[in-house]
Order: sequence, then structure tokens, then C-alpha cells
Amino acid sequence: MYGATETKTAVEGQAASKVGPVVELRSDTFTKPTEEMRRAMAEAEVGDDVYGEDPTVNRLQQRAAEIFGREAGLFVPTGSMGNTIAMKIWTRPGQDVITEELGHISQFEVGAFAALGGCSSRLVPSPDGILTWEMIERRLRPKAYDEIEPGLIALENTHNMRGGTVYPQAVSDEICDGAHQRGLPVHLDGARIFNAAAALERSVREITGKFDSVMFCLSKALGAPVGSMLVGSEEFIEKARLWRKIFGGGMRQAGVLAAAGLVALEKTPARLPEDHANARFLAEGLAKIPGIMLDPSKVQTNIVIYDVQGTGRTGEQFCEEIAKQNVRATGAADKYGVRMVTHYDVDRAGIERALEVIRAMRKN
Ligand code: TLP
Repeated sequence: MYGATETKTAVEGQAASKVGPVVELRSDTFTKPTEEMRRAMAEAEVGDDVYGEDPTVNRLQQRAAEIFGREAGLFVPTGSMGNTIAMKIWTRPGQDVITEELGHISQFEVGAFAALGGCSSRLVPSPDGILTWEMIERRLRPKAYDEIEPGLIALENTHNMRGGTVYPQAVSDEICDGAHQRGLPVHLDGARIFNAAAALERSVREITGKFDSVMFCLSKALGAPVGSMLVGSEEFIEKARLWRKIFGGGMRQAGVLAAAGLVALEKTPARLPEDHANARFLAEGLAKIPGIMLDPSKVQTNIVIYDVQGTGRTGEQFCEEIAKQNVRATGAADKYGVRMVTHYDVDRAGIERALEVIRAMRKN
């Protein structure tokens, strides 16, 4: 059972006895491995993956490639490393990467593509995080010797900081087609692509087919303790393996991690609609609380972002206050924004408790 068999640490236990159980909504990165993952990790067959000899890592890579309909896959320690590797492969220093204004790649990876790739970013704003080919194309100018050249378009599906929004497939397909006609590659930051697939009721293979490379995370909504994947052509993955080593991400007996990743990949996608229903329930409850602003009909997946200015608090102050009652959230991109993320370690009762704590807050 997901979450039900978790052993609480002494500290968590003590904290829970005073103010009620912890409701962890800061991120879906907080999930603890399930019993099945832990068993698979303990029993994993391993080898040295730098030599390509870890059978469990190899199985995970093959399986990921198969699920996405690609030639090859690569296990990487983090989503950030996966995105950075893709950027290194598609760009050269001095170019820029086109992303949405609040894209994870440009805003929340500590400037990796400037620090490691010598690239800057061309930010295209969209209120719901969903870019269209029209929005991108109007920012592309004819080649000129003194103008910065775009090297890559990077889309994010679901879009984290715009509230887990989903690209309609026709929209992302049109961007890929338009970009390819102009000779521009398109990378997908698909950290939560299985959430997008669940929301669209389509396969990840269908919705990512036109991208040149895809990164997805095992350690977010899918619940594995560590790891992300890159999938693409043989040629792309061969280069990616090299860059992973350059970035210090060549792991040895990584099969213990890949084993949990395999369970995450096979088992978790089917239960994501439950997280989405919990997020929608949370959003509907929040929308009724005075001072909180959000449109629950816009919540499509497992991320809920809302504005708390009307409660007389900043996002950070709001989070600090509810944390005293063991309900945990993070600030969002805006000063008055709060983000909550649902996942398999928070059930409906947890969401109800979070709502109760917020309802009981006094207006400042
Ligand atoms: N997102 C984390 C934080 O960094 C904000 C979270 O809690 O949501 N792409 C997207 C869309 C992401 O949301 C994240 C992590 C990453 C890439 C990076 O993955 P990691 O943390 O594995 O480097």
C-alpha cells in the first residue's frame, strides 16, 4: 500500500502528536519509496554502470526507451542534469534557449545553462505556461551577424510554476513542426510528463513523439527515491552518456536506484488520476476561503498554485504559519503565491486536514 506502511521518524511522531499529522504538500519529490520499491532495491542485480554492466540500469533504460518509442534511454541522477545534458548537446556557447518565462530550466536550475553551457535564455511569457508556435515565431528574427542565435526551444509539460498545466497535443506538435522547419531542435522538460499523459488520457509516447529529446523524472510524481531519464535517438544518448560523465554523473552500482525506478515506471502512472482528483478537491476547498484567489477549474494535474495576498500575508508568511500546524507548502514564483503538490503519500484525509488548518487561520 502506498504510504500506509511508512515508518515515521521519532521527530515526525513527536511533532504529529502535538499539532496533528504532517501533511507534506511542498512537493511530490517528498514521497518515500513504497515497500515494493524497497524490496526491489534490496534484491537488485547490479554491476558497474560506467562500464555499461549494470543489468538493472540497462533494463530501466530499455524499458524507458520502449515506453517512449525511442531508440535509447539514459539513467541520470537528476532532472536538472538531464536538462543540462540536452542543452549541451543541442546548443553551442553564445546561443540562447527559448523557454516560457517561468520555465524550470531557465529559473530554477541555478542558471545551469549559463554556467555550464554558455547560453542565455529568451523568455517568452504565457499566463498559463503554455507556449504556442505563434508566440515563439514572433520572437524569431532573420539571421543577422550581430544578433544572438537561438539554439534550442525547451518546453515544460506539465508546467510546474504555472500550476501543473498541460500542453494540448496539437499545440506542442505545432511547435515541434514549426521549429523543425526553421532547423531548431525542441527538448521537452517532461519532469511530470506522466501527469500530462494522465490528464490527456493519452500515452507518453503519443504526446512526446515529435520532440528531439525528452527528460522525465522518476523521482517526482512517480515516487522513486532518486533519478531521471533521458530518451532519444541512439546518437543523442551516446552523446548524453559522455556529457553525464563530464558532469560527474557516471554512477557505479546504480541498479539499486534503477530498481526503484522500474517499479515507479510500471506501477505509479495508473494511480496519478487520484493525485489529480485530490489536487482539484484541494483547489475547490481553497477557492471558498476568504482572501485566497484561484480558479479551481484550471487545476489539471497535481499542482495547485494560489494567491494569498487577500489574507494579509506573503506566500512565505502563509507557509510558515501553516507549517506550525504541520501542513507544509512552498512559496511560488510570485511574492503572494503558494504552491501545494499532491502525491501518493497524501490521501484525501490529509487534504481535508490542510483545508481545515487554512480555514482556521485568522485574517491579518
Ligand atoms: N522541481 C522541483 C523544484 O526544483 C522546484 C519541485 O519541487 O517541483 N523540471 C521540472 C519541471 C521540475 O519541476 C524539476 C524539479 C526539475 C526539472 C529538476 O529536477 P531535479 O530536482 O531532479 O533536478
